[in-house]
Parts: sequence; C-alpha cells; structure tokens
Amino acid sequence: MSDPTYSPPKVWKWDTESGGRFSKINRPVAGALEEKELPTGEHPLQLYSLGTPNGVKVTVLLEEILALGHQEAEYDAYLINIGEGDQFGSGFVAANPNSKIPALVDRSTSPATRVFESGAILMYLAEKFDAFLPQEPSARAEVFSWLFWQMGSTPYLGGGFGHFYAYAPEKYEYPIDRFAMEVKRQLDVLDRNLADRRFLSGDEYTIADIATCPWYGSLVLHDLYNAEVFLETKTYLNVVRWATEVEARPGYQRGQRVNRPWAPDGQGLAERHSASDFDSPESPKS
Ligand SMILES: N[C@@H](CCC(=O)N[C@@H](CS)C(=O)NCC(=O)O)C(=O)O
Repeated sequence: MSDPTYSPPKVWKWDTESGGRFSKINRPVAGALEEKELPTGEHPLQLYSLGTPNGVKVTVLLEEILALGHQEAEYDAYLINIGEGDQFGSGFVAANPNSKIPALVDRSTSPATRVFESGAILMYLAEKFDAFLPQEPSARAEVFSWLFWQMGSTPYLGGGFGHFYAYAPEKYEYPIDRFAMEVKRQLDVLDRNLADRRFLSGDEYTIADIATCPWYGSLVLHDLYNAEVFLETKTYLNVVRWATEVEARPGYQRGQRVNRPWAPDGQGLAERHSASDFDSPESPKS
C-alpha cells in the first residue's frame, strides 16, 4: 500500500512482495532456479518466446523473411510461459542469462549461436538473410537509429506508463504523470517522423518498423493498457496511418499469431513448427 510517510531504509531488502500484476515473477537475483532443458525441433532456428510485443517482433520478422522465399528461415517456436517461471529454467538461462523472452538459438552455426534481446535478434536475422535492412551505410544507420530508439524508449512505455497505469496495485499520481508525459512525447516523436515518411526510416519497411509497431501500433490501434482515451492516442494520425499499413501485411499478421494461444478468434498458435500450423490454429500445441 502507498505510505506517504515512507522513507527508504539504508539497505533495501527483498522481504515483502510489492503487489501488482508481475510481483510473483519479479525477483532481485538472476540465474536459473531449476534444471530444465529446452526442447528442440527439426529446424536450424529455435525460438523460445511468448507472443508479447517483444516476442512478436521476432516471429513477424521470421514470417516476413519466409514470405520473401528464404526457406532456411523455417523455425521452431516454443512457448515460454513467463507467468509459470519458464524463463528461470537452466536451458532458457543458457540461451538468455537475462531470463526474458525472446531468445533465439541458431543451430546452423558450429557451435550454435545464441542471441538474446529482441533488437539483437532482429539485427542477427536481418543480417543473416540480408532482408529488411539496407546495405547502404547511411540508410542502415537510420534503421539502427530507429531500432535503438525503440529499444531505449519502450521501457518507459511498458515498465513505466503501462505498469503504473494498468498493473500497479494502486493509482499513484506522480509516476502516472511522469510516464504519461514521456509516452506522449514519444508518440509525438514518431508522429513527426512519419509526417513525411511512409515507414520509420524512409520509403522502405525495415526491422525498425517491425520492432516498433507491436508496441506503438498496439497503443494507437488496439487500446494497449486501456489508455486510448487517457493518452488521446488516436490524435497521432501519422502513427495510426503507419501502423494500419504495417499491420495489414500478411507476414506481420502471421507473426502476431505465434506463441500466442490467447489470440482472438482461436487464431493463436501456442507453438509453431511449420507453415501449415497456421491452417489449423484451433488445435494449438502446448
Ligand atoms: N529488452 C528485452 C525485454 C524483454 C522482456 O521484457 N521480456 C518480458 C516479456 S515482454 C519477459 O520475458 N519478462 C519475464 C520476466 O521479467 O521475468 C528485449 O527486448 O528482448
């Protein structure tokens, strides 16, 4: 509960649960909690993830790369249930010492290559398949600038605004004011950039759009955190226009269904092992 007289002790101790939506899985230490190997499928690329905005960045890119005809991008996507603590199994921690989805293991290299942090995974796959990332240095720098903008900015949206507006056990004015201001500033950054650009880095759809749309597109189109009215998200017209175009892409739509058993109309797949899995979403594997 909020205590207006609270003053921090000299040394912080983890002796009480903070409350709120994620209090059961948050802890102040890293490392594995149990021995648990990860499953592996037949494809070189193994993805361990969940269909949150950070997770779907990777499945969208993989589906977009496959749509270009790169069959070597076929992948097995396994569900990591972060509510159940799957991210603290030893196999997952070996793939990502930060214990957060998404994590990728590429077994086409020897030894296998592990990649964690969604932005790093997008860069790895874009470079591996020479897709959705221009070669020309200036254009490439612009893509990286927007990709890193997303990676650096979104914790203020999710961990900041979203946490205090939607998940914290009480509504606290100070953090909601602080993060609402920052998120509106971020939306304005995007809106101004998209005023004379079709996509974030120019005329081409790139990994910068793939990283950013699952977060800011969901905010302006799908009432993420039930904040559409509070943040007046529909007034960022260029962001709405851009997100509508990005979300209409077939690869984007397929990617959004992966590792997302809760997707609407029974369209979600708990796991994905082949393109044909999209044809029978009503019986997702788990
Ligand atoms: N910067 C990381 C953030 C990943 C992240 O926050 N993942 C969340 C789900 S969206 C997670 O796995 N949370 C589990 C936990 O914190 O224990 C990335 O982009 O990959």
